[in-house]
Amino acid sequence: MTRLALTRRHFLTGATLASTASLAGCFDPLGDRDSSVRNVLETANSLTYRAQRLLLGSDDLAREYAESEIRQPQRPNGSTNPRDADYRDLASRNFADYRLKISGLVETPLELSLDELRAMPSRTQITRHDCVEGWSCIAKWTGVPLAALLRQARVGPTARFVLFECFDTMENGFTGPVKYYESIDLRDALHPQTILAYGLNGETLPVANGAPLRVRVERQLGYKMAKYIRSIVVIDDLSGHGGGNGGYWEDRGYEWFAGI
Ligand SMILES: Nc1nc2c(c(=O)[nH]1)N[C@H]1C(S)=C(S)[C@@H](COP(=O)(O)O)O[C@H]1N2
Ligand SMILES: [Mo]
Repeated sequence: MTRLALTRRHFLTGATLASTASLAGCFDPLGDRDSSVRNVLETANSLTYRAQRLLLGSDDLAREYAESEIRQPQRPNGSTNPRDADYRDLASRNFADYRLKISGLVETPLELSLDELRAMPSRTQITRHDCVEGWSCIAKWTGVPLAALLRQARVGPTARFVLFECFDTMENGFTGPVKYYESIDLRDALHPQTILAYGLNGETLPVANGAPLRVRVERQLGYKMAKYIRSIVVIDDLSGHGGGNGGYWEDRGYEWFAGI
């Protein structure tokens, strides 16, 4: 299992490396044009959840990097400054009134302030963020392991997924404005590198990168890593949420399991 996972990761990393001068920091070598990076990411995107789950063992860690490999700030992408009134209101008071809600199939629903989250044991990791658009960025993330919160909330026996509901509204001409949302399975939710990050490169997480709280799901592509998290709901079925495919981008055709 480990061997297979390594082979796959090497395949992707190798192909990505071959087409770009350097993997450190952020880059978008070909802008909007076709690139082999993009093709590789798209190939990864089209493998099925089942196949990828066989390749990725449950405990495999994503690669972690050294401080010296952080070359630029984390490139902000997608929503970078939500206009939503409730978000602006919280931001104007530095998120002092923010409460992360955890509900759904849990025995003990939680509401936690940022101070309470920061007082919990934290994890810091330097990892590479890969966007499906074909750029990557190495950054240092600090936050609370999601597993610790789920343990505190006592996840029920029928739980299968964790849904992240976000503050930011995506403008979409076809369906009208909808809120960004995402979901992962419990296996990824309990993975040791899955953290709710409030810190980036040693500073408070900036608004551009998802303040006050964003998730890191290090073995998947960037769009899985919901920013501006308002609440977390533990669920057994994705179909009742959003367009039913488990995420904003999934409802627009991207794969739900975006393993890298
Ligand atoms: N709420 C929310 N989360 C989001 C997005 C978004 O638009 N809104 N964009 C996603 C995409 S496509 C990427 S690549 C990353 C970008 O994270 P960054 O801005 O910290 O680089 O956030 C992901 N999470
Ligand atoms: Mo992305």
